[in-house]
Amino acid sequence: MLTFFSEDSHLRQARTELHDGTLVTPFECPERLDLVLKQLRKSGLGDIRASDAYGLAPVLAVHDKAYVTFLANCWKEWRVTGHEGEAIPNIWPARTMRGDRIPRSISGQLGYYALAAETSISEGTFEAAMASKDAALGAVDHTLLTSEPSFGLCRPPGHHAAYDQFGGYCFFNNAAIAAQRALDAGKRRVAILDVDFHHGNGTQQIFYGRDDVLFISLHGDPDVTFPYYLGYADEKGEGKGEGFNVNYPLPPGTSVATWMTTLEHALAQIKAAECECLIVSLGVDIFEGDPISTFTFTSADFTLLGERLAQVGLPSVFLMEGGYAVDAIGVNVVNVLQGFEQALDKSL
Ligand code: Q9C
Ligand code: ZN
Repeated sequence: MLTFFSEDSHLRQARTELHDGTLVTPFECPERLDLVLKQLRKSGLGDIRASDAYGLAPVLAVHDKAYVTFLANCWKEWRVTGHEGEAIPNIWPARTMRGDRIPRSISGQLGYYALAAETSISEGTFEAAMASKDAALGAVDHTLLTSEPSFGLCRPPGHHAAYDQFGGYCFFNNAAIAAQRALDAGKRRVAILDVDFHHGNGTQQIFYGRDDVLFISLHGDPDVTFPYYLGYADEKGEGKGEGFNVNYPLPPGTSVATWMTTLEHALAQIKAAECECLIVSLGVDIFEGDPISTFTFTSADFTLLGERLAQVGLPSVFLMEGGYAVDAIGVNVVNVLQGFEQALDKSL
């Protein structure tokens, strides 16, 4: 299986994350990339290719133009207006205020375009977000061309990024960008299966009114877990999108057996919807050792997950999302991909 990746994904080197009331070094750090790359090389899974630069057109197919312009200019504007630290919002157009007005001030814009405060914007953030979606596009293009599976080593991750909002460590929604690319290339319906510990609120929001993308997510129950305000089981899509959004919120400590049984329901729905391509939002923060999550996957369980996904039998694209147990991230990601490959080989 080929991996697509851009070195510029290293350019996000944020120093601050608001966590438990203090500023800490972000969980979503550049070392994550290096450890996945190291394990990919060690595993002999396949070549690692530098992805092409696709520009902004595929981003603007799913994101708001003014939002993208904000991301492109934010860091510079923040600095020239005299701010010391990284760009972090501290006020939002909350329920009792106006949401129809985008302020001129960068502080006002930050709150308008942010959905959470843990994610700072810093030097290189926009460039890394561009590199990340290029990895996703390289991967999906390869799979569209060859029907072979591929891996987009995306960093920063994408599934929390909505049409015009960043947060949860995400800026561009790589899975949504890749899904739209597959549709534009002629696929009639694409499944996005989100296995990250956190609900993929951004992906859900982007496709909520559409029937050409089936979005299915297994995640920690938002009643007790980030992102709190989306990801409940009664969110099923709207208009012609009704029935094409499926959420499986699961309690803290959910066993692998329960998780895998839930996956069976998700895979049956992907089959029933006659999807022509599978995009996996691959967060490995369902790992038992993850510092900000509460699921219980062992490294060996990730192999079983990969094997099961191969049995779906669709052209498949894996895109990196979360995973913060840095020491184990390489093994956990590669186990999914190797499990997938091995099961494909067996089925031939
Ligand atoms: N400070 C992804 O996995 N806050 N994003 C959690 C820890 C945000 C996770 C609390 C978690 C975002 C892509
Ligand atoms: Zn996550």
